[in-house]
Amino acid sequence: MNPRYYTIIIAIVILVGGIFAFNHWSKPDTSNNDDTSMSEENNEGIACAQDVRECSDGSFVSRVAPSCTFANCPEGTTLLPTDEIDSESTTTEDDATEIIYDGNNFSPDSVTIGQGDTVRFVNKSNRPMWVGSDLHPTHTIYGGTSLREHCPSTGNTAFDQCESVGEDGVYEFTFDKTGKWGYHNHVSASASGEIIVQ
Ligand SMILES: [Cu+2]
Repeated sequence: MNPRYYTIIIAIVILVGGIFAFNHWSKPDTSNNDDTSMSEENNEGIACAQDVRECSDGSFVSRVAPSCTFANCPEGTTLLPTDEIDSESTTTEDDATEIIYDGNNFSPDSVTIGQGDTVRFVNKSNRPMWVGSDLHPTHTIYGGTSLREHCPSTGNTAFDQCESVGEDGVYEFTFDKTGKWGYHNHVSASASGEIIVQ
C-alpha cells in the first residue's frame, strides 16, 4: 500500500480520537459551569412557588422570598387552612377489586362485591387473556346476548372483554346486576372464576 495512505489514515485516526477526547473531557467542565451559573442565579433572585393561600377576609397572599413563606394576611384576618381535596380524591380514585390472571388461573377466583362495583382483571402473564361471561363459547349468561351480537363491546354491558390482551393488559367491568356471574378466559377456557354481586 502507498505510504501516503498510511499517513492519511493515521491523521484521520488522530483527528477522530482528538474529537472524542475533547468531547469527553470538555463535558464535565461545561456541566460544572452550568451548575455554578445556576446557583449564582438562585442566590441572586430566589423564585418561590407561585401558589397562593386565602385569608379569612377573602384576599389572597403569595409566597415571599427569601424564606418563601406566605406573606402576612391583612391585620385582623388569619390564613385559612389549606383544602384537603387532593388527598380525598386520591383515596377515592381506586376502589376497584383486582383479580390477577397468572397464565393458568384467576386469583382470587371468587370475589364478592356490591352492586355497581367495578372489578379490574389484570393479565400478569405472557399468555393472552380475554375475560368473558360464561358460558363458553357464547358468553350469553350475564348480558343475554352472544359474543357475535355484543362484540366489539361498546356499551360495557355484556361482561365480555371482546378481545384478548397480552402481558399487563387490563379489563375493567362494572357489575350493575346482582347475582353469581361465572366467567372464563375465552382463549384458554379452563381458567375460570366467579363474581358474586350482592
Ligand atoms: Cu368463551
